[in-house]
Amino acid sequence: MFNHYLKFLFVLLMSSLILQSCRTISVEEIKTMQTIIPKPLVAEQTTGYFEFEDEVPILVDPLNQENQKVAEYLADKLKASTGFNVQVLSAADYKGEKSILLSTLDKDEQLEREGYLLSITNSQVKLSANTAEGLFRGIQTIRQLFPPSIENNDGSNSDWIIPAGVVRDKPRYEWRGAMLDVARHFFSVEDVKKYIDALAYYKINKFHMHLTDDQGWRIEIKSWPKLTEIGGSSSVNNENPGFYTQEEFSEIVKYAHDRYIELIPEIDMPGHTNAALASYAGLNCNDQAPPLYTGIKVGFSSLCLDKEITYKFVDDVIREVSALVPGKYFHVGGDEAHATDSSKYVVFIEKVQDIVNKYGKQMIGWEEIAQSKLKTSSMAQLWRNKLALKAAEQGCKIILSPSPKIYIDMKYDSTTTLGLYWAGFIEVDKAYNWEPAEYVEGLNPDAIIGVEAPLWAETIKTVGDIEFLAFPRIIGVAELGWSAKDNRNWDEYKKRLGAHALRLEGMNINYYKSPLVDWVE
Ligand code: TNX
Repeated sequence: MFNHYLKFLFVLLMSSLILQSCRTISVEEIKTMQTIIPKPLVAEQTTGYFEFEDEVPILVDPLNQENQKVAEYLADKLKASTGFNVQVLSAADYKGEKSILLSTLDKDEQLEREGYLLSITNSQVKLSANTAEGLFRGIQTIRQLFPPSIENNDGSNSDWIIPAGVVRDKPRYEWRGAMLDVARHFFSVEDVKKYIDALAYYKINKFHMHLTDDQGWRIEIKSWPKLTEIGGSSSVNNENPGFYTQEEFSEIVKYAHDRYIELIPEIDMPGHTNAALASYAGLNCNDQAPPLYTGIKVGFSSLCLDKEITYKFVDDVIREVSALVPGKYFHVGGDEAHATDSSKYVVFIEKVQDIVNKYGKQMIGWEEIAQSKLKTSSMAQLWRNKLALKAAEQGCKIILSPSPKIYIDMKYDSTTTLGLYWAGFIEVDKAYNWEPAEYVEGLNPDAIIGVEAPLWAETIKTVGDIEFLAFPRIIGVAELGWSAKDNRNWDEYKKRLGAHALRLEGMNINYYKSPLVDWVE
């Protein structure tokens, strides 16, 4: 009897061992090749899969500093979620069978700066690109090819497999941006970093920070300290004021830079300046500092354009802020200057353009700046449609941020509590379903540098609020900017986006569960 029992146990043990080693994963089970966002130029799944295991290294070829940093970024992600030991090694030093290889050795001109080629077999994931930046974009695809639990960072168990196949990819537009208004409400360095991380996952490459407005001045200017002492002390309803020291701001710049995201600082002028005017009486034509402003009206404030001190102020601010960003651009706002004499406005913007250039940057402004004589290096950001053509006629590039489509501070529908609605309700399909090259009648598509989704902060106070309005609409904007026109289709996208539910949850992102999207539970 006892013998029988032992025999039974033995058979049970053996069969479970055999079952485990014969575990087959069918191609149908691994759908991640079909759910990459932004949709790649080409993604072909073949048979088989690559299984990532403990001690599988990330190889780098050549192992220079920049490539190594990108590899470490991937290694950190994989270590956190798998709990494996993941080493970054020079490809030349490794003779083992299995690896993830990141290489910038094989140049392929067609892939340009940000493109990449990913080939996955049972024994190797090979990611090639012309630059470390291309590798970084490709790594986001690798992350999305793993099961969603890769984003959990809680050691949750999974088969760390990615489907075999080939992905060949590059962006449609060089500008795929997100703007965050930190002036109406202030957001901490940590909150901003969390947003930047999520943007990087969807291959966004520009982060525009709207740093000053009527309600608050958020960046320390050492030569004008009262801007933050006084102007940084207010916000909408005085709910969460604050400002970044230059060191804190530099930390954000670096964080973005490490993710191949260029930070564009915006100092809004000559309107949207109440916080500055309240800080220094001398910037007002009547030498009287107005009170701080905590409402949400626009268009009532203006720097005094007749005073020399105003140009000293503008020069100092542009000089100090320019020195903090490695990027090429400086955004001067220029919108809704309803309290500024229009002929003076035109001259002011031209002077500001010279100052921006003097400090080595190219000027960007909201579309209103097109009334001035612009240099071809300057760019206008379309938000209402009217003036963009005028900037393009002057040879300037245009950033598309049409308010009825991608103002992600608009409510989704009448039941959304956060958000404004002056540009209409914007459901997830509306933000996705439009074609940048056809949006402005008469605008030469070659003048379009890309798309950017502004997130104004009149109604949002926490990082959860940022996420609720941004996600999932910003994901659609990322795809508008990256993916080829023929690769975009709402009916297919709403399923692909739905498959990202677990990823967004893994990243702890408070996204809006739009009823229009086929969310995977
Ligand atoms: C318009 S768009 C503004 C902002 C507001 C936003 C609210 C633009 C250039 N100016 O000052 O915050 O609407 O949606």
